Amino acid sequence: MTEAEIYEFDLNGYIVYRDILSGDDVGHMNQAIDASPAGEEPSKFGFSFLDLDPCFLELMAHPRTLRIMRAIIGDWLRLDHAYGLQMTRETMTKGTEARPNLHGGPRADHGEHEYQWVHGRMHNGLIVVMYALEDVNPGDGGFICVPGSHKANIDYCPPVDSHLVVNPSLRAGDMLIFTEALVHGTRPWMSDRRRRSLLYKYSPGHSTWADAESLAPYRALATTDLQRDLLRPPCVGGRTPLQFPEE
Ligand SMILES: O=C(O)CCC(=O)C(=O)O
Repeated sequence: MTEAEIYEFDLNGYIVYRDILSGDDVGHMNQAIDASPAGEEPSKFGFSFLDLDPCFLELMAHPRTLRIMRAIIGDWLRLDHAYGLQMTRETMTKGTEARPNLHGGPRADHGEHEYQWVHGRMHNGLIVVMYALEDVNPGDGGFICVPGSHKANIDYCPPVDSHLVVNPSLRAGDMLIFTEALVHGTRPWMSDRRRRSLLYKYSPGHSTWADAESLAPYRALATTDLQRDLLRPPCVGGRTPLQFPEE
């Protein structure tokens, strides 16, 4: 990460990187999801996707993303869990989407959602890398957050329609990274087009937020040592270092 990017992430608790996925990548991923149960059931808010196509484990180990995760989490990190989110305006009326909400915040979830600077570098808990597979235009809804709230000193969650809440715009192929220590959540989807996002959540290598065993089925599908290493359960002693790829 550049100094400017670290400044932005520290200031806001989230940062957007543009054009991380090519149009071909986005098309391929959408096709794989369209052909899966999630494609047949667009009213389903959350869906699993890691085993739908080899491209999804490749994306978990994307060299640029891992370089950024290394700056945010450190040399010792792992995939914690991953899921997709999709929303349409129609499904909102059927009540199958997430209710408008804000959650997270500093030291939330038993202190796991941490954001702290020690010895000149940041220390983070669970970090979310969200890839947009469809555009999110101003006012569409979907992901929302309260910029800077990962450093808030008051235990307060504003209402979803507060002026403090932002709804970042994205183009398909963009990547939005945020710390779970940020107050964040979901607003109803207002666009005629669908929302579709992939969320890869990375943890420091010593910790886990999800049940670490939930990754076991994907280890068998890994095609590289790096993919296998990222899917390891948490530990500290006896570990072999993660071999970060060249970009
Ligand atoms: O993207 C969204 O709509 C919400 C994501 C979220 O709440 C989370 O990752 O914890």
